[in-house]
Amino acid sequence: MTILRSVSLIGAPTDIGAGARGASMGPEAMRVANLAQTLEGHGVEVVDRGNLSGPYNPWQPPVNGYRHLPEVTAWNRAVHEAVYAELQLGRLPILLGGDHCLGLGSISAVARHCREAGKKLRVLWLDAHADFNTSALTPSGNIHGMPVACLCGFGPQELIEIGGHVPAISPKWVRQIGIRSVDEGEKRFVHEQDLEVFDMRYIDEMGMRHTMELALATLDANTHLHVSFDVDFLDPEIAPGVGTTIPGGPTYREAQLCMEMIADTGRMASLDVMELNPALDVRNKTALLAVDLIESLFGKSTLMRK
Ligand code: NNH
Ligand code: MN
Ligand code: MN
Ligand code: MN
Repeated sequence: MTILRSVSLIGAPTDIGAGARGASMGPEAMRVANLAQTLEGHGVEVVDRGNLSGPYNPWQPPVNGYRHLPEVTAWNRAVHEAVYAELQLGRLPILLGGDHCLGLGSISAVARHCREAGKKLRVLWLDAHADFNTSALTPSGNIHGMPVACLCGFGPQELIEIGGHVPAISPKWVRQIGIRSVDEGEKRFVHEQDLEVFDMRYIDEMGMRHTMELALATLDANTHLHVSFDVDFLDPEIAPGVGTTIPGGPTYREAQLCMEMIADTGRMASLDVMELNPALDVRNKTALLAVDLIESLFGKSTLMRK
């Protein structure tokens, strides 16, 4: 079989930024669901780099609006270096979370790579949540609700400077899809910063096809497409294994179409699979579903495509 792409799996077993324990078991659940073998079946060369390590979860209340800021910083630094190293090798990193606070380490690495390689960046944020809180806006102090704001330069110094360039990205590079839970102050801030959000109402009214056409518009040969897939994007009926389920998410078919249309662009160059929580799952079905959707992201289709 000809090798189409070279992928590196990076496990980040922590729930340091989350409001529920258990996402730390996400990487292993994805391995148990045969992620590597499944991708290999589609002509992808896969190397599993194993797991990163970092501080344990001390389960403390917020301090100045942040829970576990020093630990979150340590984990994100490790993720940043690991993702950056794979991009430098010309490989496609798949970050296996771990909670979504690590999107900061991952995407800041992608942004650094793009800056150095003279590439444009488009970030697709598939999530039930906007993750655009700050310490002043957050209802929880959980940093998994803040990575997009941090990437855009709004957050504590030690986090926003991880990629060596503040801000790491512009809100203009981001498209959020599937959003259906945004906190009150966060709503105002999303509006103020003019984030492009395709929320569930938009998807209900316009359909996933039209949504993805817009979200993927204006990509060109020089664009690096990063997909940050928070598994709580999916409807909890099909994906119960996450810490913050929000009803009314994309169905199985809508999620498949979303992934297939991303695959059709041929531009995806890095991926995060975040917030999978095996402690809340049922016989690993959410991990198996995530693997199924990742197959589509890598070009699995029912029939040969013309
Ligand atoms: N918006 C809430 C908060 O900031 C929940 C965030 N939870 C997530 N985000 N799972 O994806 O606390
Ligand atoms: Mn590259
Ligand atoms: Mn998220
Ligand atoms: Mn979420």
